Amino acid sequence: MSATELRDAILKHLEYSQGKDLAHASLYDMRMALTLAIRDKVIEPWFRATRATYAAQSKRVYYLSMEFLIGRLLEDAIMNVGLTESAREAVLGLGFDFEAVLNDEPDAALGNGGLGRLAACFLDSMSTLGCPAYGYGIRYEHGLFRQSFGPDGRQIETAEDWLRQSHGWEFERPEAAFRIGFGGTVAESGRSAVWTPESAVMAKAYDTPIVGWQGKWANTLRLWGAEPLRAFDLNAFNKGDFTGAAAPEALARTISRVLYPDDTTAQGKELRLKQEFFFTAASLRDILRRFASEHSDLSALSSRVAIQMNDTHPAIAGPELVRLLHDERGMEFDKAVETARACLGYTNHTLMPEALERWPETLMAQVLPRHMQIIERIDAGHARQYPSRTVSIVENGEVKMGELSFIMANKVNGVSALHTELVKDTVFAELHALHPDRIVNETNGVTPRRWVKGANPGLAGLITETIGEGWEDHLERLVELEPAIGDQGFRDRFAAIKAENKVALANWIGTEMGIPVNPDAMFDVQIKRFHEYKRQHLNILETIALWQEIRANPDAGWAPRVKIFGGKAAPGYVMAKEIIHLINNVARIINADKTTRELLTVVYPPNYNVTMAERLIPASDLSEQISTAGKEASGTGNMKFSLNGALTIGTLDGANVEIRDLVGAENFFLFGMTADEVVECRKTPDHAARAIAQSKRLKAAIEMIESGAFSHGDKAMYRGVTQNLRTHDYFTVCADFDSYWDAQRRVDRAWFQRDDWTRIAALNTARTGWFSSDRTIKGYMADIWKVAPMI
Ligand code: BZD
Repeated sequence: MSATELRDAILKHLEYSQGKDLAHASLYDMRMALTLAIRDKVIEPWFRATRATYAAQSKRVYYLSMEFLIGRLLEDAIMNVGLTESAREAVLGLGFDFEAVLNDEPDAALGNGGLGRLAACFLDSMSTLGCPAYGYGIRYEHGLFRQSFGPDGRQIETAEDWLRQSHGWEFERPEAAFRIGFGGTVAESGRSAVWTPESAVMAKAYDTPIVGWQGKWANTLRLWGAEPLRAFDLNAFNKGDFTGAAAPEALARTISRVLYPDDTTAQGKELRLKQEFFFTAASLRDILRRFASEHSDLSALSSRVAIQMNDTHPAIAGPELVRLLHDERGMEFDKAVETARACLGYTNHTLMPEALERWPETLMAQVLPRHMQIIERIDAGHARQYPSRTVSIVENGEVKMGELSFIMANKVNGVSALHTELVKDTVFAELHALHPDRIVNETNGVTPRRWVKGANPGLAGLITETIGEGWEDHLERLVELEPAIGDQGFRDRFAAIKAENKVALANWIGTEMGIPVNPDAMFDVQIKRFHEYKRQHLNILETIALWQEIRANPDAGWAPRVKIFGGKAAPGYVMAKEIIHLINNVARIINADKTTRELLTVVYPPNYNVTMAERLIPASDLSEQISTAGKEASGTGNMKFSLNGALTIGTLDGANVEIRDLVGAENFFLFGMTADEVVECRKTPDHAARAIAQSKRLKAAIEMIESGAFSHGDKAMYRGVTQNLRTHDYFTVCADFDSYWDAQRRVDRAWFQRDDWTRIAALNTARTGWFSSDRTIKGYMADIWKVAPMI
């Protein structure tokens, strides 16, 4: 499509879809018209893919995820259909700034962090690879909250409103709607049971086409919105029960209203369970409907259907599928369990006990009475089959969704090599012994279309010039860059691209935050959700110590640094919010110190999201991956940084291990205890006190916080953080501090060998092509889903 043709298509949509002529078109009108013109281009591969899948009666993949952190779609879609240049020219020709039009799109934050972003990268890769697939999730009215900082530096959460303007990508499907019930009673009926829910809502489908690289294939992201059942309303109303009549409407409205940022309250819990059942049940009904339109023999279900549960959030899929097969379609119970298991896969994303979902049995029985019975029957069946087992799904009055998912899945996967081994050895040790072939590893990946080509066009251009076209969907080809890294000319270009990205970021920080940053300084970046295990407080403690040392010894050859933080804390996570507050106040004090101004700046732009990540990552020199070993399942930001030529300072945790193996130990700033050593360390009750006593820098940094230096003299302000460090320090910040400090000084020394730094940065890019999510999805397709690509 030429720029002129696209221009005509945009004008047509301006006129007929937006009802505007060019002279009166707003930025929003232009963005919508461009979106619709591009969407038109996506329809053709979308239909083609659907027809080809039907024609081949291919097995389909159903990726069930509570979260899809897709961010903006327009730029990505334009790139995938190969219209970037035409679109730029057409929009410019119509008198609009192309970047401004792209920036007008809301960032769809229908996820919290890595888990949701992984689902979005997987959608991209499944479409790129021609894997017939549907993403199923919830169309939250409000995605992850918007973060701002109060004048005192505390996090403030406000509702995010991505649907305020009409959503240009989606198609509403009123015909694809299912009634989803809750509560009520179960009556025995012969060998099965009849569940009569007490209340119900409608799940209505909204479809977004997801086009793959070069527009060869497109899949569907189907998100469910909750709506009230009108007929039910009227009945209650006519009986004079007005409150009762309003109840389903209220329930319906709350179910798809907000994405859960945490689940710390009991009331919140019930809603979350309902959300989980709501989207899982609607998706399963849709899957069975589609299957029934092509096949009649339900025992063949697993040859046509692969359902992936993204964490335990859709774990109710096991019992619900059994219920649909047994209660509603008459399949014998054990066969229904076998059939369901043959369809289901489960991805584990965490080992942390507090993050493993458990539901009170009473709550489960109240919200999903029939499912509770089925879960008990599955549990009993498993116990009969494995009499030696001691774990069970229902224990101490709780339903353990991890165990349920494991038992109901034919494959269980971890998300990095280390994590998968820990899954085998810890959370699921006993189940693994009973089912030794069930756990497999699928190391995470990221889409190179968005995270290299889209986010870093300069680097993408250099890659294409050096190794030719076609690396975008064969990222392993980045190794072909390696010979060029020996050339001074290549290294200079590589360095110049990084420098340009840094100038752009410095300008943005200047405009957005009013903080001048030196683009020649090292950009040292930690962006991720705030959590104690991710240890942003280790980073800020080192920052305080560094500031003190620079003040004491200004001429000791410090590498000038800009420390950049980004990320949100769950609104109920008090400690994480205190760390955010501390970082903002440390930034305030350090940035005001004229004596260290040239050497150290701390910036923390609010409301970190996918779009901000696209801006920060290509401009980063140093990637902070400093979690307590054994706690970060994989990480995916770590991969994005490496691909974009940042060096990593990190622990042996998650996929850091694999990054280090690939880029070479000599090109990675390793520090800290191993996962085993952390476990050992915790056995010494006063490990933190000992570490503080041994480290004068750590001691001084903690004391400085306690002196009120960052809290207008208020000595108690950060007691939550400092007391925890001094006493409990479960995440071993203190024990790892000196090792981290030393690694940072190695970073300083490396920074002064600038050409060598650039060489290592380029090696990071050249050697991390393996982290393409295409490789990950190929793994899932071969090992778990048993689906062949259609292109
Ligand atoms: O999943 C993350 C892990 O912490 C990362 O290590 C890993 O790389 C990614 C992808 O595998 N987990 C999450 O992001 N988890 C959540 O966001 C979440 C959301 C709701 C409830 C519980 C966890």
